[in-house]
Amino acid sequence: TFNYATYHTFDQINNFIDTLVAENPGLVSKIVIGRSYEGRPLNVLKFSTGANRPAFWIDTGIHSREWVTQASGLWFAKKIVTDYGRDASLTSTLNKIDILLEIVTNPDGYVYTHTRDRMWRKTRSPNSGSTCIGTDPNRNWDAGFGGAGSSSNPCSETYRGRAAHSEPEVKAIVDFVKSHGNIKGFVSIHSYSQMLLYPYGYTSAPAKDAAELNSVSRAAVTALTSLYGTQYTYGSIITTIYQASGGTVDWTYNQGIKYSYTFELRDTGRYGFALPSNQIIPTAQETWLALTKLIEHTRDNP
Ligand code: 0X9
Ligand code: ZN
Repeated sequence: TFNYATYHTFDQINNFIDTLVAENPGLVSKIVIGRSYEGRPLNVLKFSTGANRPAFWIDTGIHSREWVTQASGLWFAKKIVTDYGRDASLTSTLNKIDILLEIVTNPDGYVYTHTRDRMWRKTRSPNSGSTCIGTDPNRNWDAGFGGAGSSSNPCSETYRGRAAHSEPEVKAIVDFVKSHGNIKGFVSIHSYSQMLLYPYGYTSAPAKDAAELNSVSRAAVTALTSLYGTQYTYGSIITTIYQASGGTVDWTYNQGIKYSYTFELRDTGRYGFALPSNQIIPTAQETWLALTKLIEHTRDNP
C-alpha cells in the first residue's frame, strides 16, 4: 500500500497515478497535456462526474525542489477519491465542477532533484550562449514578463527564459487553460513560507477583485490554522512576499480566472525545502482545509 508519509520518485508517482485511475475509472482520468523538455509526460488528473463542467485547477511541484508540494498533491488525489460520495462538501463540489490536478508540474527538475541536486528549482532546458541550465517556470508566464523580480541571466535561479512561454512545461498549461475555456479557479502550490497569496506579483496595482480574494483568503487561512495551529500570512504577492514578474497566477488572473491563488506551504525556514517527511501528511491535511474553502467559494460563485 502507498505510503503518503514519504517522498516518492517520478516513476513511483506515475505508477500511483495510473493505479488511481485504474481503481476509480468512473471518477478519475489522466490527461497528458504535453511533454517536458526532456520528453517526460505532463500528467493531469481529472476528477469528474459529468461532461462539460467548469473546473478548478491545482498544480504542485512547478519548482522541483519543493517536495512537500508534490507529496501533498498525492495526498489530495487520494483524499478526493476517498471523500467523493462520503463527504457532503466534496461530493456537492464534484457534482458541479471538475477538479484538475497536475502533481509533477516540472518533471525534469523533479528527476534531477532525486539524481543530481536536491536543491534544483528550474526546468532543465539549455540556454544558448550559456553553460547554465534551466528557466524559472514561475517567471516564464506572459504577465509582466521581463519585469522587476525576474532575471535576464540564465545562471540566475529566477531566470525568466528567452521568451514568455518558452518552457514546454508552461506552454502546455497555457494551451490547456485556453482550450478548456471554463476554468474558474486556479491554485499553484509552492513551498516554503506559510503564505496564501493572490495577484498581483508583477505590479503593485491591486487586482480588481482584491477585496473578495482577500476575504476568501482569510477564511481559508482560518480553516488551515484550525487544525494544527500553523500560522499563515495572506495578501497580494507583491505586498506579502516580494515582487515577482511572469508568475503563474498573474497570468491566469489576467486570463479571467478570478479565483487565482498561490500557496507557500510549510515551513518558515527551519527545514525549508528539505521538510522532514513526517510533516507531509499534516501539511497536506491543513492545506486541504484551506483548498476546500477556495474550491467551495469558486463552486458557489459561478
Ligand atoms: O519566488 C517564487 O517564485 C515564489 N517563492 S518560491 O520560494 N516558491 O520560489 C514566490 C513568488 C510568488 N508566488 C507565486 N507567484 N506563485
Ligand atoms: Zn516555488
